[in-house]
Amino acid sequence: MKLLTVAALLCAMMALTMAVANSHLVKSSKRCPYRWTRQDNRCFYYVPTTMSWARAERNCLSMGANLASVRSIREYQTIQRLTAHYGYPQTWIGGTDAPQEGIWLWSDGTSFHYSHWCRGEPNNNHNQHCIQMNYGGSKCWDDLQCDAQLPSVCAKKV
Ligand SMILES: [Ca+2]
Ligand SMILES: [Ca+2]
Repeated sequence: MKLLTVAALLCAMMALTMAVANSHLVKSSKRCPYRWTRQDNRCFYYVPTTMSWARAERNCLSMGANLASVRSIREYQTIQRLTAHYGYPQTWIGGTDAPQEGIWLWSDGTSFHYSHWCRGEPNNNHNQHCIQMNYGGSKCWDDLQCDAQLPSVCAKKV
């Protein structure tokens, strides 16, 4: 009986040790892919090839990502740094009000709290439903026609 108890204890300890080892493994595998940039629990990637907003989103999806949503000024600055090497071009991020005018959504399904609109934007000028960043002198956000051809930034969870 005592032997059984000891055996059971040993088994329990081994299980615990393995669980710890496994959780360590999971943790160490949570890295960003090569050439993606980490910020908090997400990885960001700049796509210099220009395309429409929808094609850019589909391109991100093919890498297990979405067009980037932005939740704070800090995240926006991180994303802007990715575009610095290219001279801060106007670039797609994941915001759209295509389903309903004036209701802004992120393509990754997260709620739209933070925004960095330029003065007078969004103005929906001739039906603009997609968000470009790095617009104008203040490199802020503007709503633009979704079929414009721009580079883009993808993001995915670690
Ligand atoms: Ca619009
Ligand atoms: Ca606009």
